[in-house]
Amino acid sequence: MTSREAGPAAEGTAFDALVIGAGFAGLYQLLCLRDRLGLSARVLEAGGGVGGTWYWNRYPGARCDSESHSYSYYFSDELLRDWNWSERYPQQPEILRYLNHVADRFDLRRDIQLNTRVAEAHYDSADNRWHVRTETGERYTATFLITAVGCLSSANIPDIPGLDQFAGDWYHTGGWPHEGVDFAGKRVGQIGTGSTGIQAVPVIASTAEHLTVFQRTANYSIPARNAPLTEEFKRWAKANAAGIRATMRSNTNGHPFVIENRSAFDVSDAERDAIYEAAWAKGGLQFRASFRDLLTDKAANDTAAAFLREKIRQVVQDPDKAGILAAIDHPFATKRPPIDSGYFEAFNRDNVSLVDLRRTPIECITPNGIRTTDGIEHPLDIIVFATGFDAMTGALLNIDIRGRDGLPLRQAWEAGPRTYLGLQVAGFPNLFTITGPGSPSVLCNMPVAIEQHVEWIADCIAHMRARGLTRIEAKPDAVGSWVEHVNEAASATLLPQAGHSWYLGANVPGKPRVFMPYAGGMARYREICAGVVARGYEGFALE
Ligand code: N01
Repeated sequence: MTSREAGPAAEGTAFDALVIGAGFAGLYQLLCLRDRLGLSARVLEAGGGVGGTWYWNRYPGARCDSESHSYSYYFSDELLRDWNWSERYPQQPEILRYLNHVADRFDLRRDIQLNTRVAEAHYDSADNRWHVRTETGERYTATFLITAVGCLSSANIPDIPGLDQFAGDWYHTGGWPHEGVDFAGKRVGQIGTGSTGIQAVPVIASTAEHLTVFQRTANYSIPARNAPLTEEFKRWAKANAAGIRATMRSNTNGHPFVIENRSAFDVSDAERDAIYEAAWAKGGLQFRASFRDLLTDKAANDTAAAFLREKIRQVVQDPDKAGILAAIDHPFATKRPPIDSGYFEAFNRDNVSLVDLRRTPIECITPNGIRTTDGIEHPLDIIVFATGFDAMTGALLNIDIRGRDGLPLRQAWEAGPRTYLGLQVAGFPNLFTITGPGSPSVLCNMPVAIEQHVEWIADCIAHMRARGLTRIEAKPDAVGSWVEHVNEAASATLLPQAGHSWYLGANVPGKPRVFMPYAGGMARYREICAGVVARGYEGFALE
Protein backbone atom coordinates (compact mmCIF):
# COMPACT_ATOMS: atom_id res chain seq x y z
CA MET A 1 0.00 0.00 0.00
CA THR A 2 1.31 3.48 -0.75
CA SER A 3 -0.12 6.84 0.14
CA ARG A 4 1.14 10.39 0.14
CA GLU A 5 2.47 12.23 3.17
CA ALA A 6 0.29 14.68 5.06
CA GLY A 7 0.23 18.35 4.12
CA PRO A 8 0.09 21.04 6.80
CA ALA A 9 -2.97 20.72 9.02
CA ALA A 10 -5.28 23.65 9.77
CA GLU A 11 -3.73 26.36 11.98
CA GLY A 12 -3.98 25.37 15.63
CA THR A 13 -5.08 21.78 15.00
CA ALA A 14 -5.20 19.89 18.29
CA PHE A 15 -3.71 16.39 18.22
CA ASP A 16 -3.57 13.84 20.98
CA ALA A 17 0.12 13.42 20.23
CA LEU A 18 2.82 15.03 18.17
CA VAL A 19 5.95 13.06 17.35
CA ILE A 20 9.11 14.82 16.19
CA GLY A 21 11.06 12.73 13.66
CA ALA A 22 10.20 9.97 11.19
CA GLY A 23 13.15 7.64 11.64
CA PHE A 24 13.10 4.18 13.21
CA ALA A 25 11.59 5.60 16.41
CA GLY A 26 9.01 8.02 15.01
CA LEU A 27 7.56 5.53 12.52
CA TYR A 28 6.93 2.88 15.14
CA GLN A 29 5.65 5.42 17.68
CA LEU A 30 3.08 6.63 15.17
CA LEU A 31 1.97 3.09 14.47
CA CYS A 32 1.51 2.37 18.19
CA LEU A 33 -0.32 5.59 19.00
CA ARG A 34 -2.58 5.68 15.97
CA ASP A 35 -3.33 2.05 15.19
CA ARG A 36 -3.06 0.42 18.61
CA LEU A 37 -4.35 3.23 20.82
CA GLY A 38 -6.60 5.06 18.33
CA LEU A 39 -5.05 8.47 19.04
CA SER A 40 -4.93 11.36 16.63
CA ALA A 41 -1.20 11.65 16.03
CA ARG A 42 1.05 13.46 13.61
CA VAL A 43 4.75 13.13 12.91
CA LEU A 44 6.66 16.30 12.05
CA GLU A 45 9.82 15.48 10.09
CA ALA A 46 12.52 17.94 9.02
CA GLY A 47 13.72 15.82 6.09
CA GLY A 48 12.18 15.45 2.68
CA GLY A 49 11.53 11.75 3.31
CA VAL A 50 11.20 9.24 6.13
CA GLY A 51 14.23 7.38 7.49
CA GLY A 52 15.93 9.75 9.94
CA THR A 53 19.62 8.84 10.22
CA TRP A 54 19.31 6.81 7.03
CA TYR A 55 17.75 9.69 5.16
CA TRP A 56 20.62 12.07 6.00
CA ASN A 57 23.73 9.89 6.21
CA ARG A 58 24.41 9.11 2.55
CA TYR A 59 28.20 9.39 2.74
CA PRO A 60 30.38 6.95 0.79
CA GLY A 61 30.54 3.58 2.51
CA ALA A 62 27.60 4.27 4.86
CA ARG A 63 26.31 1.01 6.17
CA CYS A 64 25.09 -0.36 9.44
CA ASP A 65 27.45 -1.88 11.99
CA SER A 66 24.68 -4.03 13.43
CA GLU A 67 23.98 -7.20 11.48
CA SER A 68 21.04 -6.78 9.16
CA HIS A 69 18.86 -9.49 10.67
CA SER A 70 19.13 -7.67 14.01
CA TYR A 71 18.78 -4.16 12.60
CA SER A 72 15.07 -4.61 12.05
CA TYR A 73 11.82 -4.09 13.85
CA TYR A 74 10.80 -7.22 15.70
CA PHE A 75 7.25 -6.17 16.58
CA SER A 76 5.68 -7.75 13.50
CA ASP A 77 6.22 -11.38 12.49
CA GLU A 78 4.76 -10.62 9.06
CA LEU A 79 7.22 -7.77 8.50
CA LEU A 80 10.09 -10.02 9.55
CA ARG A 81 8.89 -12.77 7.26
CA ASP A 82 8.40 -10.57 4.20
CA TRP A 83 11.54 -8.42 4.26
CA ASN A 84 14.81 -9.81 2.86
CA TRP A 85 18.15 -8.20 3.62
CA SER A 86 20.82 -8.76 1.01
CA GLU A 87 24.05 -8.39 3.01
CA ARG A 88 25.42 -9.13 6.47
CA TYR A 89 25.64 -5.35 7.01
CA PRO A 90 23.09 -3.42 4.98
CA GLN A 91 24.12 -0.30 3.10
CA GLN A 92 22.37 3.01 3.68
CA PRO A 93 20.14 2.77 0.54
CA GLU A 94 18.87 -0.64 1.58
CA ILE A 95 17.99 0.50 5.12
CA LEU A 96 16.26 3.56 3.68
CA ARG A 97 14.25 1.25 1.39
CA TYR A 98 13.32 -0.84 4.44
CA LEU A 99 12.05 2.16 6.39
CA ASN A 100 10.08 3.37 3.36
CA HIS A 101 8.64 -0.12 3.05
CA VAL A 102 7.54 0.05 6.71
CA ALA A 103 5.96 3.48 6.14
CA ASP A 104 3.99 2.11 3.19
CA ARG A 105 3.13 -1.26 4.65
CA PHE A 106 1.55 0.29 7.75
CA ASP A 107 0.07 3.23 5.83
CA LEU A 108 1.97 5.70 7.99
CA ARG A 109 2.62 8.46 5.46
CA ARG A 110 -0.79 10.08 5.72
CA ASP A 111 0.12 11.19 9.26
CA ILE A 112 3.69 12.29 8.52
CA GLN A 113 4.38 15.87 7.54
CA LEU A 114 7.75 16.16 5.76
CA ASN A 115 10.00 19.20 5.30
CA THR A 116 8.72 20.42 8.65
CA ARG A 117 11.32 21.33 11.23
CA VAL A 118 10.00 22.02 14.72
CA ALA A 119 11.24 25.38 15.99
CA GLU A 120 9.60 25.52 19.40
CA ALA A 121 7.48 23.44 21.75
CA HIS A 122 6.09 25.19 24.84
CA TYR A 123 4.06 23.51 27.55
CA ASP A 124 1.12 25.48 28.90
CA SER A 125 -0.12 24.29 32.28
CA ALA A 126 -3.40 26.24 31.83
CA ASP A 127 -4.61 23.86 29.14
CA ASN A 128 -2.12 21.03 29.83
CA ARG A 129 -1.04 21.04 26.22
CA TRP A 130 2.12 21.39 24.21
CA HIS A 131 2.06 24.32 21.80
CA VAL A 132 4.29 23.58 18.86
CA ARG A 133 5.49 25.94 16.15
CA THR A 134 7.33 24.83 13.05
CA GLU A 135 10.02 26.80 11.24
CA THR A 136 7.52 27.49 8.49
CA GLY A 137 5.15 28.99 11.02
CA GLU A 138 2.47 26.31 11.43
CA ARG A 139 1.09 25.98 14.93
CA TYR A 140 -0.34 22.82 16.46
CA THR A 141 -1.12 21.65 19.96
CA ALA A 142 -0.98 18.22 21.55
CA THR A 143 -1.47 16.56 24.91
CA PHE A 144 1.65 14.45 24.43
CA LEU A 145 4.88 15.51 22.79
CA ILE A 146 7.25 12.70 21.88
CA THR A 147 10.73 13.37 20.57
CA ALA A 148 12.12 10.81 18.13
CA VAL A 149 14.94 13.05 16.99
CA GLY A 150 17.78 10.51 17.09
CA CYS A 151 20.90 10.50 19.24
CA LEU A 152 23.30 11.37 16.42
CA SER A 153 21.53 13.87 14.22
CA SER A 154 22.93 17.28 15.06
CA ALA A 155 26.15 17.70 13.06
CA ASN A 156 29.37 18.69 14.81
CA ILE A 157 31.24 20.89 12.35
CA PRO A 158 34.41 22.13 14.03
CA ASP A 159 34.96 25.84 14.10
CA ILE A 160 38.24 25.88 12.16
CA PRO A 161 39.38 29.33 11.08
CA GLY A 162 39.24 29.92 7.35
CA LEU A 163 36.53 27.44 6.37
CA ASP A 164 34.54 30.25 4.80
CA GLN A 165 37.55 31.08 2.61
CA PHE A 166 37.95 27.54 1.24
CA ALA A 167 37.70 27.63 -2.56
CA GLY A 168 36.72 23.96 -2.91
CA ASP A 169 33.64 22.09 -1.70
CA TRP A 170 33.11 20.71 1.77
CA TYR A 171 30.58 18.31 3.25
CA HIS A 172 29.64 16.86 6.63
CA THR A 173 28.94 13.13 6.39
CA GLY A 174 25.60 13.56 8.18
CA GLY A 175 24.25 15.94 5.53
CA TRP A 176 25.50 14.32 2.38
CA PRO A 177 24.16 15.52 -1.01
CA HIS A 178 21.52 13.18 -2.42
CA GLU A 179 23.16 13.24 -5.84
CA GLY A 180 26.47 12.03 -4.33
CA VAL A 181 29.91 13.56 -4.70
CA ASP A 182 32.25 12.74 -7.58
CA PHE A 183 35.77 12.37 -6.21
CA ALA A 184 37.38 11.45 -9.54
CA GLY A 185 40.47 13.57 -10.18
CA LYS A 186 40.04 15.37 -6.82
CA ARG A 187 42.35 15.86 -3.90
CA VAL A 188 40.22 15.06 -0.87
CA GLY A 189 40.92 15.78 2.79
CA GLN A 190 38.97 13.87 5.42
CA ILE A 191 38.90 15.04 9.02
CA GLY A 192 37.79 12.40 11.49
CA THR A 193 38.44 8.72 12.07
CA GLY A 194 35.40 7.57 14.05
CA SER A 195 32.95 4.90 12.84
CA THR A 196 31.87 7.14 9.98
CA GLY A 197 35.33 8.17 8.83
CA ILE A 198 36.55 4.58 8.99
CA GLN A 199 33.70 3.50 6.71
CA ALA A 200 34.32 6.36 4.28
CA VAL A 201 38.12 6.15 3.83
CA PRO A 202 38.36 3.02 1.65
CA VAL A 203 35.48 4.10 -0.57
CA ILE A 204 36.72 7.66 -1.10
CA ALA A 205 40.26 6.35 -1.66
CA SER A 206 39.03 4.06 -4.42
CA THR A 207 37.92 6.97 -6.64
CA ALA A 208 39.77 10.10 -5.46
CA GLU A 209 43.00 11.19 -7.05
CA HIS A 210 44.40 11.59 -3.57
CA LEU A 211 42.98 11.24 -0.05
CA THR A 212 44.62 12.87 2.97
CA VAL A 213 43.27 11.56 6.27
CA PHE A 214 43.59 13.98 9.20
CA GLN A 215 43.62 11.86 12.35
CA ARG A 216 43.30 13.41 15.79
CA THR A 217 42.63 10.26 17.80
CA ALA A 218 43.76 6.88 16.55
CA ASN A 219 41.06 4.24 16.68
CA TYR A 220 40.64 0.49 16.93
CA SER A 221 38.68 -1.17 14.18
CA ILE A 222 37.53 -4.72 13.57
CA PRO A 223 36.95 -6.02 10.04
CA ALA A 224 33.24 -6.26 9.28
CA ARG A 225 33.67 -9.29 6.98
CA ASN A 226 30.66 -8.08 5.10
CA ALA A 227 29.26 -10.47 2.49
CA PRO A 228 25.98 -11.22 0.73
CA LEU A 229 23.66 -13.26 2.94
CA THR A 230 23.24 -16.84 1.81
CA GLU A 231 19.76 -18.25 1.21
CA GLU A 232 20.47 -20.69 4.02
CA PHE A 233 21.16 -17.87 6.49
CA LYS A 234 18.04 -15.97 5.42
CA ARG A 235 15.92 -19.07 5.98
CA TRP A 236 17.58 -19.67 9.34
CA ALA A 237 17.00 -16.06 10.50
CA LYS A 238 13.32 -16.20 9.59
CA ALA A 239 12.76 -19.61 11.13
CA ASN A 240 14.54 -18.51 14.32
CA ALA A 241 13.16 -14.99 14.63
CA ALA A 242 11.64 -15.69 18.05
CA GLY A 243 14.94 -16.97 19.41
CA ILE A 244 16.89 -14.07 17.92
CA ARG A 245 14.41 -11.60 19.46
CA ALA A 246 14.78 -13.30 22.84
CA THR A 247 18.59 -13.18 22.64
CA MET A 248 18.64 -9.51 21.70
CA ARG A 249 16.25 -8.61 24.50
CA SER A 250 18.07 -10.59 27.14
CA ASN A 251 21.59 -9.28 26.72
CA THR A 252 23.30 -6.06 27.64
CA ASN A 253 23.77 -4.56 24.18
CA GLY A 254 20.73 -5.68 22.18
CA HIS A 255 22.80 -7.59 19.64
CA PRO A 256 21.98 -11.14 18.57
CA PHE A 257 25.05 -12.65 20.21
CA VAL A 258 25.78 -13.61 23.77
CA ILE A 259 28.74 -12.21 25.71
CA GLU A 260 31.02 -15.08 26.73
CA ASN A 261 30.85 -15.75 30.44
CA ARG A 262 34.61 -16.04 30.91
CA SER A 263 37.35 -13.68 31.97
CA ALA A 264 40.23 -12.90 29.66
CA PHE A 265 42.38 -14.48 32.40
CA ASP A 266 40.44 -17.76 32.60
CA VAL A 267 42.45 -18.96 29.61
CA SER A 268 46.14 -19.23 28.76
CA ASP A 269 47.86 -16.58 26.64
CA ALA A 270 47.83 -18.94 23.66
CA GLU A 271 44.13 -19.74 24.08
CA ARG A 272 43.30 -16.05 24.42
CA ASP A 273 45.16 -15.26 21.23
CA ALA A 274 43.35 -18.06 19.43
CA ILE A 275 40.01 -16.68 20.66
CA TYR A 276 40.89 -13.19 19.41
CA GLU A 277 42.10 -14.59 16.08
CA ALA A 278 38.82 -16.42 15.61
CA ALA A 279 36.84 -13.30 16.54
CA TRP A 280 38.97 -11.21 14.15
CA ALA A 281 38.33 -13.74 11.37
CA LYS A 282 34.60 -13.72 12.08
CA GLY A 283 34.53 -9.93 12.22
CA GLY A 284 32.04 -7.41 13.56
CA LEU A 285 31.02 -6.02 16.93
CA GLN A 286 30.97 -9.52 18.38
CA PHE A 287 34.72 -9.21 18.98
CA ARG A 288 33.79 -7.29 22.14
CA ALA A 289 31.89 -10.33 23.40
CA SER A 290 35.00 -12.56 23.47
CA PHE A 291 35.33 -12.12 27.24
CA ARG A 292 32.95 -10.76 29.83
CA ASP A 293 35.46 -8.41 31.47
CA LEU A 294 36.77 -6.42 28.50
CA LEU A 295 34.80 -3.36 29.53
CA THR A 296 35.24 -3.68 33.27
CA ASP A 297 38.84 -4.75 33.87
CA LYS A 298 41.65 -2.64 32.40
CA ALA A 299 44.10 -5.53 32.41
CA ALA A 300 41.63 -7.70 30.47
CA ASN A 301 41.01 -4.83 28.08
CA ASP A 302 44.76 -4.41 27.56
CA THR A 303 44.94 -7.91 26.08
CA ALA A 304 42.39 -7.03 23.40
CA ALA A 305 43.96 -3.63 22.80
CA ALA A 306 47.42 -5.18 22.30
CA PHE A 307 46.02 -7.75 19.88
CA LEU A 308 44.27 -5.07 17.83
CA ARG A 309 47.30 -2.75 17.73
CA GLU A 310 49.41 -5.62 16.50
CA LYS A 311 46.88 -6.27 13.71
CA ILE A 312 47.26 -2.64 12.58
CA ARG A 313 51.04 -3.06 12.40
CA GLN A 314 50.63 -6.29 10.43
CA VAL A 315 48.21 -4.78 7.90
CA VAL A 316 49.76 -1.34 7.34
CA GLN A 317 53.05 -1.69 5.45
CA ASP A 318 54.50 1.79 6.05
CA PRO A 319 55.86 1.73 9.64
CA ASP A 320 55.32 5.49 10.08
CA LYS A 321 51.66 5.26 9.14
CA ALA A 322 51.25 2.08 11.19
CA GLY A 323 52.77 3.83 14.20
CA ILE A 324 50.38 6.77 13.92
CA LEU A 325 47.35 4.51 13.41
CA ALA A 326 48.29 2.23 16.30
CA ALA A 327 49.01 5.04 18.79
CA ILE A 328 45.61 4.60 20.42
CA ASP A 329 45.20 6.42 23.72
CA HIS A 330 42.06 4.84 25.19
CA PRO A 331 41.01 1.33 26.18
CA PHE A 332 39.32 -0.80 23.50
CA ALA A 333 35.57 -0.16 23.07
CA THR A 334 35.47 2.79 25.47
CA LYS A 335 34.64 4.80 22.38
CA ARG A 336 32.11 3.11 20.13
CA PRO A 337 34.26 0.52 18.31
CA PRO A 338 34.14 0.96 14.54
CA ILE A 339 34.01 -1.96 12.17
CA ASP A 340 35.39 -1.60 8.68
CA SER A 341 35.73 -2.90 5.17
CA GLY A 342 39.37 -2.31 4.26
CA TYR A 343 40.16 0.72 6.45
CA PHE A 344 43.73 -0.07 7.47
CA GLU A 345 44.41 -1.66 4.05
CA ALA A 346 43.54 1.68 2.41
CA PHE A 347 46.70 3.19 3.93
CA ASN A 348 48.74 0.84 1.72
CA ARG A 349 47.48 2.67 -1.37
CA ASP A 350 49.81 5.19 -3.01
CA ASN A 351 47.04 7.78 -3.13
CA VAL A 352 46.33 7.81 0.64
CA SER A 353 48.36 9.84 3.11
CA LEU A 354 47.93 10.33 6.82
CA VAL A 355 48.43 13.44 8.94
CA ASP A 356 48.88 13.01 12.69
CA LEU A 357 47.02 15.94 14.21
CA ARG A 358 48.41 15.12 17.65
CA ARG A 359 51.86 16.01 16.31
CA THR A 360 50.79 18.79 13.95
CA PRO A 361 47.28 20.11 14.71
CA ILE A 362 45.23 21.93 12.11
CA GLU A 363 46.07 25.62 12.18
CA CYS A 364 43.54 26.83 9.66
CA ILE A 365 41.77 26.18 6.41
CA THR A 366 43.12 28.23 3.52
CA PRO A 367 41.50 28.84 0.13
CA ASN A 368 43.58 25.94 -1.20
CA GLY A 369 43.46 23.38 1.56
CA ILE A 370 44.33 22.70 5.20
CA ARG A 371 47.40 24.14 6.92
CA THR A 372 48.88 22.33 9.89
CA THR A 373 51.10 23.80 12.59
CA ASP A 374 54.27 22.57 10.86
CA GLY A 375 53.53 25.17 8.19
CA ILE A 376 52.58 22.58 5.57
CA GLU A 377 49.55 23.41 3.43
CA HIS A 378 47.84 20.24 2.26
CA PRO A 379 46.27 21.17 -1.09
CA LEU A 380 42.65 20.04 -1.37
CA ASP A 381 39.67 20.29 -3.70
CA ILE A 382 37.19 18.75 -1.27
CA ILE A 383 37.05 18.54 2.55
CA VAL A 384 34.97 15.81 4.17
CA PHE A 385 34.03 16.42 7.79
CA ALA A 386 33.55 13.00 9.39
CA THR A 387 33.58 14.86 12.68
CA GLY A 388 30.53 13.36 14.32
CA PHE A 389 27.65 14.89 16.18
CA ASP A 390 26.53 16.96 19.11
CA ALA A 391 25.28 13.65 20.40
CA MET A 392 22.22 12.80 22.48
CA THR A 393 21.31 16.34 23.54
CA GLY A 394 22.12 18.45 20.45
CA ALA A 395 19.00 17.68 18.44
CA LEU A 396 16.76 18.24 21.49
CA LEU A 397 18.38 21.50 22.51
CA ASN A 398 18.20 22.82 18.95
CA ILE A 399 14.45 23.02 19.52
CA ASP A 400 13.24 25.74 21.88
CA ILE A 401 11.56 23.36 24.34
CA ARG A 402 10.02 24.95 27.42
CA GLY A 403 8.28 23.21 30.26
CA ARG A 404 6.32 24.47 33.26
CA ASP A 405 6.56 28.21 33.91
CA GLY A 406 8.46 28.68 30.66
CA LEU A 407 11.53 26.76 31.90
CA PRO A 408 13.80 26.20 28.87
CA LEU A 409 15.18 22.67 28.51
CA ARG A 410 18.53 24.31 27.76
CA GLN A 411 18.44 25.83 31.26
CA ALA A 412 17.22 22.65 32.95
CA TRP A 413 20.17 20.83 31.33
CA GLU A 414 22.75 23.58 31.79
CA ALA A 415 25.03 21.28 33.76
CA GLY A 416 24.25 18.26 31.58
CA PRO A 417 21.13 16.24 30.80
CA ARG A 418 18.98 15.10 33.74
CA THR A 419 16.20 12.63 33.05
CA TYR A 420 14.22 9.88 34.69
CA LEU A 421 14.98 6.64 32.80
CA GLY A 422 15.96 8.72 29.77
CA LEU A 423 12.22 8.98 29.15
CA GLN A 424 11.09 12.12 30.95
CA VAL A 425 12.43 15.39 32.37
CA ALA A 426 11.12 16.91 35.61
CA GLY A 427 9.21 20.09 34.85
CA PHE A 428 8.24 18.95 31.36
CA PRO A 429 4.92 17.11 31.75
CA ASN A 430 3.75 14.76 28.99
CA LEU A 431 7.06 15.10 27.14
CA PHE A 432 8.68 11.76 26.30
CA THR A 433 12.19 11.51 24.88
CA ILE A 434 12.74 8.30 22.90
CA THR A 435 16.29 7.02 23.50
CA GLY A 436 16.94 10.14 25.55
CA PRO A 437 20.10 10.69 27.60
CA GLY A 438 20.11 8.38 30.60
CA SER A 439 18.77 5.42 28.60
CA PRO A 440 20.89 2.64 27.01
CA SER A 441 20.31 3.99 23.48
CA VAL A 442 23.68 4.28 21.75
CA LEU A 443 25.26 1.54 23.88
CA CYS A 444 22.66 -0.81 22.45
CA ASN A 445 21.65 -2.05 19.02
CA MET A 446 19.37 0.91 18.33
CA PRO A 447 16.18 -0.78 17.04
CA VAL A 448 16.03 -2.87 20.24
CA ALA A 449 16.35 0.23 22.43
CA ILE A 450 13.82 2.09 20.30
CA GLU A 451 11.18 -0.65 20.34
CA GLN A 452 11.38 -0.88 24.13
CA HIS A 453 10.97 2.88 24.58
CA VAL A 454 8.19 3.23 22.02
CA GLU A 455 6.19 0.39 23.56
CA TRP A 456 6.77 1.67 27.10
CA ILE A 457 5.49 5.12 26.11
CA ALA A 458 2.47 3.68 24.27
CA ASP A 459 1.62 1.45 27.25
CA CYS A 460 1.96 4.42 29.59
CA ILE A 461 -0.40 6.56 27.53
CA ALA A 462 -2.86 3.65 27.29
CA HIS A 463 -2.69 3.29 31.09
CA MET A 464 -3.43 6.99 31.53
CA ARG A 465 -6.34 7.01 29.12
CA ALA A 466 -7.89 3.94 30.68
CA ARG A 467 -7.93 5.79 34.02
CA GLY A 468 -8.88 9.23 32.77
CA LEU A 469 -5.43 10.63 33.64
CA THR A 470 -4.11 13.49 31.55
CA ARG A 471 -0.71 14.40 32.97
CA ILE A 472 2.47 12.48 33.73
CA GLU A 473 5.64 14.06 34.97
CA ALA A 474 8.89 12.71 36.37
CA LYS A 475 9.39 13.59 40.05
CA PRO A 476 12.57 15.58 40.78
CA ASP A 477 13.81 13.08 43.37
CA ALA A 478 13.33 10.20 40.92
CA VAL A 479 15.40 12.16 38.41
CA GLY A 480 18.10 12.75 41.04
CA SER A 481 18.32 9.05 41.91
CA TRP A 482 18.34 8.03 38.27
CA VAL A 483 21.14 10.46 37.37
CA GLU A 484 23.14 9.03 40.27
CA HIS A 485 22.47 5.49 39.08
CA VAL A 486 23.51 6.39 35.50
CA ASN A 487 26.79 7.76 36.86
CA GLU A 488 27.37 4.66 39.00
CA ALA A 489 26.67 2.38 36.04
CA ALA A 490 29.22 4.25 33.91
CA SER A 491 31.79 4.24 36.72
CA ALA A 492 31.50 0.47 37.01
CA THR A 493 32.91 0.24 33.48
CA LEU A 494 35.98 1.54 31.68
CA LEU A 495 33.80 3.72 29.43
CA PRO A 496 34.55 7.07 31.11
CA GLN A 497 38.27 6.43 30.53
CA ALA A 498 37.94 7.63 26.94
CA GLY A 499 37.99 11.22 28.14
CA HIS A 500 37.41 12.66 24.67
CA SER A 501 34.43 10.57 23.63
CA TRP A 502 31.07 11.88 22.51
CA TYR A 503 29.46 9.66 25.17
CA LEU A 504 30.80 12.33 27.56
CA GLY A 505 30.01 15.29 25.33
CA ALA A 506 33.74 15.94 25.12
CA ASN A 507 33.77 16.31 21.33
CA VAL A 508 31.80 19.56 21.42
CA PRO A 509 33.63 22.57 22.89
CA GLY A 510 31.80 23.95 25.94
CA LYS A 511 29.44 20.98 26.32
CA PRO A 512 29.14 19.77 29.94
CA ARG A 513 31.14 16.58 30.60
CA VAL A 514 28.51 14.09 31.67
CA PHE A 515 28.41 10.43 30.71
CA MET A 516 25.08 10.44 28.88
CA PRO A 517 23.95 6.90 27.97
CA TYR A 518 22.97 4.31 30.59
CA ALA A 519 25.77 1.75 30.80
CA GLY A 520 23.95 -0.73 33.05
CA GLY A 521 22.85 -2.84 30.09
CA MET A 522 19.68 -3.10 28.08
CA ALA A 523 18.33 -6.20 29.82
CA ARG A 524 18.71 -4.66 33.26
CA TYR A 525 17.20 -1.39 32.03
CA ARG A 526 14.22 -3.23 30.57
CA GLU A 527 13.63 -4.84 33.97
CA ILE A 528 13.93 -1.50 35.76
CA CYS A 529 11.36 0.09 33.44
CA ALA A 530 8.99 -2.86 33.90
CA GLY A 531 9.43 -2.63 37.67
CA VAL A 532 8.57 1.06 37.64
CA VAL A 533 5.31 0.24 35.86
CA ALA A 534 4.54 -2.69 38.17
CA ARG A 535 4.88 -0.34 41.15
CA GLY A 536 2.28 2.04 39.69
CA TYR A 537 4.64 4.23 37.67
CA GLU A 538 6.93 4.76 40.60
CA GLY A 539 8.81 8.05 40.35
CA PHE A 540 6.21 9.68 38.13
CA ALA A 541 3.45 12.04 39.25
CA LEU A 542 0.20 11.10 37.48
CA GLU A 543 -3.00 13.10 37.58
O1 N01 B 1 31.71 10.54 14.88
P1 N01 B 1 32.78 10.39 16.06
P2 N01 B 1 31.22 9.47 13.80
N1 N01 B 1 39.70 18.25 14.47
O2 N01 B 1 32.46 11.48 17.02
C1 N01 B 1 37.28 13.80 14.86
C2 N01 B 1 27.44 6.01 15.01
N2 N01 B 1 27.71 5.43 13.71
O3 N01 B 1 30.30 10.14 12.88
O4 N01 B 1 38.28 11.37 18.60
C3 N01 B 1 40.08 17.01 14.14
O5 N01 B 1 32.83 9.00 16.58
C4 N01 B 1 37.25 13.00 16.12
O6 N01 B 1 38.49 13.04 16.77
P3 N01 B 1 38.54 12.84 18.40
C5 N01 B 1 28.34 5.36 16.04
O7 N01 B 1 27.64 5.24 17.25
C6 N01 B 1 27.09 4.29 13.42
O8 N01 B 1 32.38 8.73 13.22
O9 N01 B 1 37.44 13.70 18.97
N3 N01 B 1 39.34 15.92 14.29
C7 N01 B 1 36.87 11.63 15.58
O10 N01 B 1 37.97 10.99 15.00
C8 N01 B 1 29.44 6.35 16.14
O11 N01 B 1 30.21 6.28 17.30
C9 N01 B 1 27.30 3.72 12.22
O12 N01 B 1 39.89 13.29 18.76
C10 N01 B 1 38.12 16.09 14.82
C11 N01 B 1 35.89 12.01 14.48
O13 N01 B 1 36.18 13.34 14.11
C12 N01 B 1 28.68 7.64 16.00
O14 N01 B 1 27.75 7.37 14.97
C13 N01 B 1 28.17 4.27 11.30
C14 N01 B 1 37.63 17.36 15.18
C15 N01 B 1 34.46 11.96 14.93
O15 N01 B 1 34.15 10.68 15.33
C16 N01 B 1 29.49 8.83 15.61
O16 N01 B 1 30.45 8.43 14.64
C17 N01 B 1 28.80 5.44 11.62
C18 N01 B 1 38.48 18.45 14.99
N4 N01 B 1 38.11 19.69 15.34
C19 N01 B 1 28.55 6.03 12.83
N5 N01 B 1 36.38 17.21 15.66
C20 N01 B 1 26.53 2.53 11.89
O17 N01 B 1 26.39 1.58 12.55
C21 N01 B 1 36.11 15.89 15.61
N6 N01 B 1 37.16 15.22 15.09
C22 N01 B 1 25.89 2.67 10.68
